[in-house]
Amino acid sequence: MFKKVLIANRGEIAVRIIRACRDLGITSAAIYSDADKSAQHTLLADESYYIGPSVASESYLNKDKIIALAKKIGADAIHPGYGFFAENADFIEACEKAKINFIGPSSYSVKMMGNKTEARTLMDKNNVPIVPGTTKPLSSVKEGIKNSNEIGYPVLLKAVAGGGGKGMKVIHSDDEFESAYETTKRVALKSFANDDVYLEKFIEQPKHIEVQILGDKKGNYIHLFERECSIQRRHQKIIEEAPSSFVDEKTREKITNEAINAAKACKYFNAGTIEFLMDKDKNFYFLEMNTRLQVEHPVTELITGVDLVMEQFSIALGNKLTINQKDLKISGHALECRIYAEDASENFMPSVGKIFHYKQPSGPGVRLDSGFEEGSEISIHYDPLISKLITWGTDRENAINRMKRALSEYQIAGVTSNISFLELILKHPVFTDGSFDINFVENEFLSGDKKSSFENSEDETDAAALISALLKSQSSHRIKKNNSVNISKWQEQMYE
Ligand code: MV4
Repeated sequence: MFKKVLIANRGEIAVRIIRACRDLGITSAAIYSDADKSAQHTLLADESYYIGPSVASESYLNKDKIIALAKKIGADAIHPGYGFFAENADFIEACEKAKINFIGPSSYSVKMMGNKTEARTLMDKNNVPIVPGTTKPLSSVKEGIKNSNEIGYPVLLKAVAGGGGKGMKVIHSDDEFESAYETTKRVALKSFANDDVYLEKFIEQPKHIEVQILGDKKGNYIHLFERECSIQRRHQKIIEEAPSSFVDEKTREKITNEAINAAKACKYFNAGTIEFLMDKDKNFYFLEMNTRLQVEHPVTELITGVDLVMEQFSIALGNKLTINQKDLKISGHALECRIYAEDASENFMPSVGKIFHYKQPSGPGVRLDSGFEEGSEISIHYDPLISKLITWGTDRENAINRMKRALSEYQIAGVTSNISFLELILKHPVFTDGSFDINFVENEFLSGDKKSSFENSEDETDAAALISALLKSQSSHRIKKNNSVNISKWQEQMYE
């Protein structure tokens, strides 16, 4: 096993990886910025090293400094977590050069899957179903219009280097094409330094289903079933679950088989996720592959009993997979709620500051992956994710009930959290009956009219008012809506 691992991340995922290190007897080395001097990951690790100013580009994204530090402290390996360097091919190559084991995939797999048209071509060659569309970047408006008519409107224009929702535009007719083309190319160039765009048939009202896989360096693969990730807002997932209540045994057999084919095709090793869109008729299409450990990995851990971070360590060492596919089965149902420091009644504005009161839920079937504790600061510099509350139940209803119980016990004051908003979702009939798609949040909370995920209305005043009213009507024995007036008075008493 590795002797010392540097964790190139922060927050809940750094804490999660430190815990895996401790389980395996590995010395954990954390890095921290100015903002994280007394963060939980900084305090919890066996060793902690100051890496630079709060702004991520000078600390958590300072490649040379991190690699030099890993060498200096004698770390055998670097775990990137998610975000930051997790899918950065340059960083992976720099690790190889420095003879430090990167706990993740090869730079080849990352590059291949980072280019959407190359990924589509590779999937197509390997008979993994892709969304109908082009597999080459468009070379002109004229060609694009011709392709769109072959595919059939509505089509979706996407950036080749895109991902996570940026650089996409729905087009309904020929006369919308040129302006959409110019806009998407401009956004793509600015965001990804690559203005290549391509076309896909626009799949309406799909579900987002993804499959967890593990691959080792000897070419062995297993899948760990699917996750349902449709409950999102502006490409930020809010609630994830495993398994999907929409996926039947036959569909599961097919989609997990295609996920393994996708991973094989790009010679993948590490934990990875293949994302699919699934339509009402359970047709599914490859969307993209996430070449990293994902935020929502715990729901898979709870239904399979597999520790995915531990498996990542073992794979990185070059070991053969220790689990056989036939020994895996789905046990019960798991849900994850992402606890964000944001104000749902203020158009989900991030809420920063000190958490001066914090009580964590626990009890049967409850897991909390948190990066913060009482006294911690939520900084403007980073992701507003406070923690992930994960529940396990014998079935979906039991997991939901346990989530409701756990949310009701969870007390956070000093910053506003989305806990009340999560409670609204959990009791929504469209959520409980499982009939939701990727437009759930927008359709049910953000507008009186049906609105697709793509029409980013600037006028969300009504939506904010609606959510605010809904949250106010929510009776809860938890601290009164983290009321800012109460809090500042409290803060005065406690900290002045
Ligand atoms: C799509 C789509 C519909 N049709 N592609 C969003 C981000 C990127 N991962 C791809 N995305 C989508 N691609 C076709 N051909 C709808 C989305 C999409 C989406 C996908 C998964 C989860 C949430 C989403 C929210 C809005 C749009």
